[in-house]
Amino acid sequence: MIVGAVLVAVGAGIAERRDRPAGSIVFGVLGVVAALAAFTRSGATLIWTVPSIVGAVLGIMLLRTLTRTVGPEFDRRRFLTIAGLTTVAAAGVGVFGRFVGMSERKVTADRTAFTLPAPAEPAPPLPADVDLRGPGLTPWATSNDSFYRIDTALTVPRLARAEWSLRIFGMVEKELTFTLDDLLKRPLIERYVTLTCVSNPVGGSLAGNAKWLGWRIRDLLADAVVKPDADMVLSTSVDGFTAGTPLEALTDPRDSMLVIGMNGQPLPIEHGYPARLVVPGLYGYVSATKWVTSLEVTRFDKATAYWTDRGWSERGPIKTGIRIDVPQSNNRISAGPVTIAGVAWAQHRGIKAVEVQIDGGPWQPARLAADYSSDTWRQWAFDWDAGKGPHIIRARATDGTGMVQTSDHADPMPDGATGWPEISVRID
Ligand SMILES: Nc1nc2c(c(=O)[nH]1)N[C@H]1C(S)=C(S)[C@@H](COP(=O)(O)O)O[C@H]1N2
Ligand SMILES: [Mo]
Repeated sequence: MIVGAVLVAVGAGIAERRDRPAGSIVFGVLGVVAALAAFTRSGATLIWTVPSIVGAVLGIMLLRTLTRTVGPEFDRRRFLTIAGLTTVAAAGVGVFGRFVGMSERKVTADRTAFTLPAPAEPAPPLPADVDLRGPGLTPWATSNDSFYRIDTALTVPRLARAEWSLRIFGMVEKELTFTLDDLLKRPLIERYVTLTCVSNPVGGSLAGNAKWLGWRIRDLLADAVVKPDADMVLSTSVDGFTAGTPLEALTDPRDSMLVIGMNGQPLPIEHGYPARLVVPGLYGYVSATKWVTSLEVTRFDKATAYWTDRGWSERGPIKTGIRIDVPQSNNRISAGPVTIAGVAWAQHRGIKAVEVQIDGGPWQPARLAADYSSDTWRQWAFDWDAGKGPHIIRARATDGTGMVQTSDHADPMPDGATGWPEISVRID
């Protein structure tokens, strides 16, 4: 964005000198576009347009003045004076930015001061060999710092606990609003769930497995008493993001959660502090709303959501996925025993088998790490006696229903990628 802005400014400067007021018009148009962009964001007021308008007006004034000082009779003092004043103004903007940043520090402190209650139902204990711990292999549990992130907003919302509440409305008998204090009186559950992004390409890294602490959404919906003809819940974030989740996925026996804790910590701000949704088995774009503030019980034929409005599929069940973590294509590997390993997932169906294929040969079964639950990914490894030369390695998984992953290539758009991941390695 900075590079783009500099290039546009250079272009506008050249245009203004050649063909006044062409450069000023560029700034004016950009100001209007930026003001409209700010104003159409969720929760925006007219004040949100002020920085764009002030920026455009100052930009035009500066452009006009500076293009006059650089000319046949270049006035060095004048140019420097203006440049100096601009620097002072920029510093002023910086101070204003710090002032705005205070809400950031306030929410960081609010999060640090939040002591999570202990779960009434802790996550089942991990079997010893759930993690094969091979070098280069994705750890079974993903730390908060290395968890992938997907955001539609450029800056993440800053919401303190006291400012947060969850409203349940729409096709319900009783409209409800919960504050965090209301919710903290209810027993919490803790579950490991592997989250996956629909945009993850075959072999990609947009998946992570964390321990989530929160409440079952089905209990909250039961309090509101859902009307019988509803089939979707439209969740909304303070940042305007929305997701349409099949009502069934929120009320069936799977533990769909309103989450406040991630791996024993309050949700990191980037992952939805103070509260988000986590739904086992569905891609994040139809279920995992961060900074969630309302649940509207509705119908698929009545409401649409952020990504479905942009051409992605209305339903987003997670497709069986597998990744080869090691060896990496750029590793130098010597002939002899080599471990091929990775992770596979088919949330809510589970992983029953993984097979590996070398150079188009027969598919051979891989070893599987201990299974934790059908909602979490599973590590796998294959012991290979590697011969010298170039090799192509493929992997495929079979889900808990016995379905072998299809070899058909599909792009992530509109409902998730398919195909077998493939790596090429050279053995020396
Ligand atoms: N408010 C909000 N919630 C959101 C998103 C978003 O852009 N904004 N992205 C969704 C998508 S596409 C995914 S895959 C998950 C990712 O969650 P994470 O960023 O915590 O990994 O969040 C979902 N929830
Ligand atoms: Mo996503």
